[in-house]
Formats: sequence, C-alpha cells, structure tokens
Amino acid sequence: MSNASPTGDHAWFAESRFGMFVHWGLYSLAARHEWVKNRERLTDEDYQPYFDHFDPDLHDPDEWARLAQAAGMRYLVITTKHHDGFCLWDSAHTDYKVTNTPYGKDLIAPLVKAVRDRGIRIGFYHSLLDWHHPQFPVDGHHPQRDDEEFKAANADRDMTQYTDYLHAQVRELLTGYGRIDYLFFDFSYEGRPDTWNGKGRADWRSEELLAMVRQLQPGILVNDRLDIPGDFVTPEQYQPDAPLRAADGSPVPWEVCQTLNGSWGYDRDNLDDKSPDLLIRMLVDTVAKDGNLLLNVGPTGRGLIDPRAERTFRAIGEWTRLHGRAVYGCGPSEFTAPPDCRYTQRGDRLYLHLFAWPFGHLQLPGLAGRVRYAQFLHDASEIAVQSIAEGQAPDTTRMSAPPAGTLTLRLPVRRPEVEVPVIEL
Ligand code: H79
Repeated sequence: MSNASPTGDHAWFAESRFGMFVHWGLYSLAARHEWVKNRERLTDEDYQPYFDHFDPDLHDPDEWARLAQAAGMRYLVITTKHHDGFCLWDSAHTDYKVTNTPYGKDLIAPLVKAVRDRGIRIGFYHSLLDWHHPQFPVDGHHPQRDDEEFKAANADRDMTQYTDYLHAQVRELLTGYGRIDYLFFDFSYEGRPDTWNGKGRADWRSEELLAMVRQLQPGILVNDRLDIPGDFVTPEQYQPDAPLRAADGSPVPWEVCQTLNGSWGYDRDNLDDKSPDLLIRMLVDTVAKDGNLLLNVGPTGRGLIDPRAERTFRAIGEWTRLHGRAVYGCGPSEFTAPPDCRYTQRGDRLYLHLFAWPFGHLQLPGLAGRVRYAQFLHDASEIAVQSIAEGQAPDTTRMSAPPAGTLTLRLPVRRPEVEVPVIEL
C-alpha cells in the first residue's frame, strides 16, 4: 500500500463494499444538476432563491438510513458542503448555512445519529472548492470565471483566509458529531487553460489539514483528492478494468462513485436512470476487482428520495439480501472467470456471477477436482458438476471437449428470476 498512507482503519471499509452517497443542498431546489451555478454562470444573487426557499419539511433521516440498509449498503456519505459553499450544519464560521434558511435546523447531527443507530458507518463529503466564499480566488471552475470584475477582484482575495476557513470547518465537523469513519474531499485541479488558477496541496495546505484530521479522528479513512496520497483512491463514474495496484504491485484500496442518472444532485427531468440490473452488475464488477461501490442518490428539496430512486434501491436490496455472501468481505479470485461472468471470492468460497445465461453448460477452466459442492446462492439448490481431470483423455465421441482441468456446470434451461444469478462453489 505504498501509494496510500496506511493509518486509516481499512477493515470495515473492505468488508462493507457498498455505500450510499447523498448529494443534497441548495442545488436540489434548482433540480437540474449540482453544478448548475457553474454551468449557467449564476451569480450569488441568482442563486439566492434556493437559500430563501430551502425548507425540507418532509425530511426524515431514519427513512434514508432505512433505505440504505434495505439496499444492502453498509455506509453512508453525506455532502456537508458542496462547491456552492452552502453548509448543512450549524457552522460558527459562516452565515451561509441551513440554520439561516426557512428550515432553520442542523441537518448533520440527526442524520449521523439515524445512520449510527442502524449500525451503518458514516462519512462526510466536503468540497474544497467554494464558489460562495468571498476569499476563494476565482478560477477556471468558478461560475464567474468569465466576469472581468470578478477576475479583477482576485487581487483582493486571500487564499490563506479561505484555507483557514476550510480547516476550521473541517475541525468543527470532526469534533461536533462523534466518531466519523470517512472523509471525501473534493477536489484538486491543475492550473490548465480551462482551470487557470488551479488549486492543489499548497493552496489547501493539505499535509497540515490531513494531520489535523488524523489527530481528531484516529482511524478515519480519507480519500485521495487533497493532491497528496490518502487511504483510498476514487475513480468517478468510471469502472477500472482491473484491481488497482501501486508501483510495487501491492493492492491499492479504491472506491468508485457512481450516479443513478449522470447527475449527483436531484435532477428532475433527467430520466436516464441506470437499471437495477446494471447497477448490480456494477457492484459485482467492483467487488471482483477489489473495490467498493459508492452509489449516489440526490434527494429532493422536500427531503425525500424520489420514488424512482427508491424503487431502484429496493430492487438492489432484493438482490443483496439473497447474495450478500458473495459481496461483503469478498474480493477478487485467483481464477479467471469465463466470458460474461465475474468471480468474487472469500476464503475458500468462490462465487460465480452470471451476467449472461449460458446454453445449459458452463465450462470453468482450472477448477476440476477443486470444487466439493456447487449451488445457486438465491435458493441453495444444487448445481450438478462434472470434472475432467488433468491427464484424463477428453471424451472423443464429442465434437469438441473441454480441456483437461475444466469443471463443467450443468445449468437449468431457465434462468432463475434474480437480476444476477450467483453460483457458490
Ligand atoms: O460531487 C460530485 C461532483 O459534483 C463532483 N464530484 C462528485 C463526487 C465533480 N464533478 N465533476 N468534477 C467533480 C470534476 C470537474 C469536472 C468538470 Fe465539468 C468538467 C468541470 C468542468 C468540466 C462537469 C462538466 C462539470 C461541469 C461541466
């Protein structure tokens, strides 16, 4: 793990494999992507109505925790502040916070409690960017990047003052809410033509920030977006094609974050939802490559998870309830899975996930003589197996026979009615 500082408590993280990401803030009222302020070049004044109308009267943190649990998720990560700078907790360092909206109450403490009460781990997402803070220098990602007045005002913006604010708020979050298991900072960027005035470790004072985080919350896991190594790396909306490795070949803990429809914040008119079947395959694919899946939902301005997202999460939960043994605490296998399949493994149990349904037989190279028993996971029904031992002549009466060492599974003609059938070997 040379690429990651080994101080965080990785055991629960690798065991959990599946978490819920929650993007919630003022942009949930705009309901058209969490980057709306940037995309539409909205000024603070344009954005103010969302602050003035933020009143999630139907919000029940236990409902979210229950849904995460029903989906089979073992941790929940909430946006404490996104790039727009709006704070979901009662920070002493700003007025731009939930307690000054019509809602008037802290949202973080009740959520942390609800999540903890259900035995789910809690993580905080915290934006490094801040498009509201008056000292945050305008850069290529800023909504006012094309505004000459704003650029000129950069001369009066003092990054150190913003970074002091960043550190003070992180300190608040890590002292006021009990044990926090996980931190997702977002994000660092080079000074390229499109992100002139990029920001990184020197701007955030990342070493100092990380040292404070670890001192306040020993064992906490911190992601890799401070522009210095963290405890895990974070591909975003992208499935790596193999387990991630450090230069010395050692495994690197990783977590892919994925959206339901391409937007992190609630996006009313975006119907581009991934199916439960696709999302389950993404979860399996992730575990087969030794990673975690952090699946996002963007609740509405009323504080509800919309029915479409809820149906999807419940459908995933149907699958994880029956197939959790092939996910939690599992990792990659030394064996190579046949086409359209993935292997996950825990100890001497090998799990074969079938993304496509084969024609009656499935050949598993290298497994002859190594499998005592095979069964479907969802109903514990036996699967007949036939080994062709090493050195044994293949049956010459057949047109083509599998090579020696292959294990043949005899599958039913009809595909079981689960999203992704799993065979336990
Ligand atoms: O919080 C979620 C996103 O809002 C945030 N990270 C996740 C977890 C994020 N999205 N994009 N980025 C971070 C990197 C920046 C991408 C950009 Fe663009 C590409 C900025 C400008 C071009 C995407 C497209 C955002 C605006 C236009």
